[in-house]
Parts: sequence; structure tokens; C-alpha cells
Amino acid sequence: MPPSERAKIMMKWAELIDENVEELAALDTIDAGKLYHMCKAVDIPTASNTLRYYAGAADKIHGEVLKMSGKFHAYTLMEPIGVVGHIIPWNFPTTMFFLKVSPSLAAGCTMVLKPAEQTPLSALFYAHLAKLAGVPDGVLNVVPGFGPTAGAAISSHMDIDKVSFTGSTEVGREIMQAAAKSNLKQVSLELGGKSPLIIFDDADIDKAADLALLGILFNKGEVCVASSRVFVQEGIYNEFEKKLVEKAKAWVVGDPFDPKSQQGPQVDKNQFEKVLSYIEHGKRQGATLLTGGKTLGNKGYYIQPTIFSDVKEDMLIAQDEIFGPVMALKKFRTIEEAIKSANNTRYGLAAGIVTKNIDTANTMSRSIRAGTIWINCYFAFGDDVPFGGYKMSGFGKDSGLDALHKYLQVKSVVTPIYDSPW
Ligand code: TXE
Repeated sequence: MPPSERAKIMMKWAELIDENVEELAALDTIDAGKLYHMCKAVDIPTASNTLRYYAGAADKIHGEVLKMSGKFHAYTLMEPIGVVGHIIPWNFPTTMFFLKVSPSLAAGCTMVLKPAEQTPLSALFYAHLAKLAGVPDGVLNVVPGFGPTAGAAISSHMDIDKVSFTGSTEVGREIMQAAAKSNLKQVSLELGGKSPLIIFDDADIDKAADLALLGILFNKGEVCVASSRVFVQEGIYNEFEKKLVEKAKAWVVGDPFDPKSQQGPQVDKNQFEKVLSYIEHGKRQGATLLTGGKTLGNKGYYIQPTIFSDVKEDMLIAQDEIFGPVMALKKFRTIEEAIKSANNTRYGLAAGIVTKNIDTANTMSRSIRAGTIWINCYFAFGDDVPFGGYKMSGFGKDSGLDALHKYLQVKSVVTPIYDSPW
């Protein structure tokens, strides 16, 4: 199909998504316990815009003309990589679907997508809308199923040319092994994180406390870039801690369909129990529980916003991805100490820096080993901004033109030129 035709279909699909925003938002809320008003205002409209961004790129994919030495002429073709397997998680069912599908569709690939077993509903609805928009049969195949069966079938399949995965570091490792053992398919991985937020003495304390809280409580902490480690400079530490705890206590946890709620339930029993067990570890290993730490109500997987202070860097709550509303707070003195602490993790997905000093911001952003650095903001994503990890947070980018190139391969074509004067 000509790329301009692909683009038209993608634009039409985006329109259909916008027309069904309420139903789609409700599906993600029912499946994942995500806030309905956030899904409706952010997740769904952002996803249709992601489609539009890559639709715009579909007919701008081209290679280069190269001047070889000797009497040769060479050029490159950018070809679709072939059949792509997408395996996605449950924390952002809609966002993940379109971060994967949009660039691969624009690149001209066909694909099999496996949604997470907890959240298959919106993916199936998106496939239905894709058909209505004119995506030909067989191009986009949504196959719900479990990881060790349906997921593993993708990563070990001999006819799949690339697997693009977002999920846990453990499963990322299994996917690489399966790819290596089967047809050496290409792999890109977006895995876990333990992202630091570093707040310096010159910060506006009130705003910084809001940012820190949002960084860990947004989507009930089920966010790969959650700012789960917060480092605060000693000059403002006491006042910051006081504000943070006050704000955490006022945070509204409840029914995700209630517009007043700021935090819904954890996705399922497994995650609920995992988070609670980390809270117990934190207490047992000697961190100070400043607020929260308990479940809420007797129905649903609700957990109070939880903040620990006096967290030592080798404690489990400072090292493991908890994936829940649990913050590890720590005081620091110097910028050197902040850099060392920020990098003391096996992950490297994102980091936040709060300061008015441009030199501090520049030094920090160049010293932290992470794929995204937010200065005086957090969760600032954009379709044109590459997103992906360093270290054990994975490799390969979602978003931006880097993501488009992930689904393309370069072919070099060389031909002799016998009568050329040059
Ligand atoms: O993830 P899994 P889980 C982290 C987070 C969370 C933990 C466990 O810390 O607490 O992982 O969550 C599919 N072959 N993240 O168990 O298992 C699975 O069906 C192929 C961070 O839910 O990694 C689902 O579609 N696929 C993360 C997807 O992998 C397999 C988001 C993710 O599930 C498979 C989610 C296998 N052997 C969890 N086993 C992020 N980066 O945002 C499972 N899957």
C-alpha cells in the first residue's frame, strides 16, 4: 500500500478513537483501575494524537544517495522490518498500544500485538476500530493471552522479525533469550525503573512537594518512570518533609470513576500484595514510615499514599521497583552526593531535577545515567521526544522518529557507473 494511503487510514482511525473516547476510557478504568477522568482527558486523546504524528511520518520515509569511491553509485532503501510482535503491559493499556502500533504501522509493518492478560478490552476495541478505518485484514492482529504461552509464542516465533516489549526486567531477559534461541529476531525492551527526583535548596518547596507527590502517586505508582526515590537537599529538607506529608494525607484515594478521586486501586491482587510486602520490608529494614502504609476500605485493592524517610540506599525499597504508591525519601548535602545516589540503581529510565540554578541543572542532567531527564517538571512526554532506558531499563526508543526507525531496516543498493565523468 502506498504510504500516503496508510497515512489516510491512520488519520481515520484516530478520528474513530476520538468519537469513542468515553467508552474506551471506561474500558481502561474497568480493566486497570485507572482514573476515568484521566483516561478520558489524557490517555485516549493522547493516543489518537500519537497515531496522527506517525501518520504524518508515513510518507516521509526515505534513504540516502551515497557517493562511493570508485565508479559506483549507491543508495539506501528504508524497508519495513517485516512482521512485528508487540507485547505490552497493563499500566497504560491505551498509551502502550499506540506507542507500539503507530510507528510500526507507519513504517509499513504487519504485526501481532498481545495485550497484558489484565487489560485486553481496549486493545480489542482498538482493533475493531482499525478495521472500520480500513486497516486491511491481517495487518494488525490483537491476540489476548498469558505471558508464558501467547507472549512466549511471539518471542520464539520463527516468522516474527522483531519483538517490541514493555514490561518487567525479568520477562525482558526471557524475551531476549527466546529471540536468541529462535531466529535472532531484533528486540527492543522498555523495562522497569527506580527513577530519582532530586530537589535542591533553591526550589520552591510547595511546588516541589506537589511534583514529588504526583511523581509517585500518579496512576497509583504503577508507572515505569515513577519518581520512587526522592532526594532533598538539607537546607529545605525539614520543611519539605512536613509539606509532603500534609499533602499526602490530603490525597484522595477512591473509586476511579469518581471525579474527585486522585488515586484508584492497584491493578490486581498480585500487585496489591507485592506493594504491601515491600511496605513491610521497609518497616523491617528500619526505614521510618512517615505516612500511609495501610490498605483502605475492605473492598478493592486500595493502598494509602506511603512515604518512608531515613531510607538507606541498600534497602529493598530503595533498590527494587515497587510499582505502587510508595516513596523513599532521603536527605543529601552536596551535588556530588546527589549524583552518586541518583546513579546508585541498576535502572536508568528517567530522572527529575528541581532547581533554579542552570549550572546545577546542566551538571545533573549530564551526570545521571537515564534515558529522560526532566528539569523542573515530571511526566512531560511528547510524541516527538524519544523515550527509553539506559542500563537495565532496556534499550530502543518508543516515541519520536527513533521509534519509527526501530521498525525499519536499511538496505544498501550498489551499481557501477561506467561512463560517469566523476
Ligand atoms: O509484568 P510482566 P507483570 C514491572 C513492575 C511490576 C512487575 C511485574 O515492577 O510490578 O513488572 O508485572 C507478558 N514471554 N512492570 O508481572 O510479566 C505479559 O503477559 C513473553 C514494569 O505484569 O513483565 C504482559 O503482556 N511475554 C512495566 C507483559 O509481558 C510475557 C509495566 C508484561 O508483563 C512473558 C509492567 C513471557 N515469558 C510491569 N511473561 C513498565 N516498564 O512499565 C509475561 N509476559
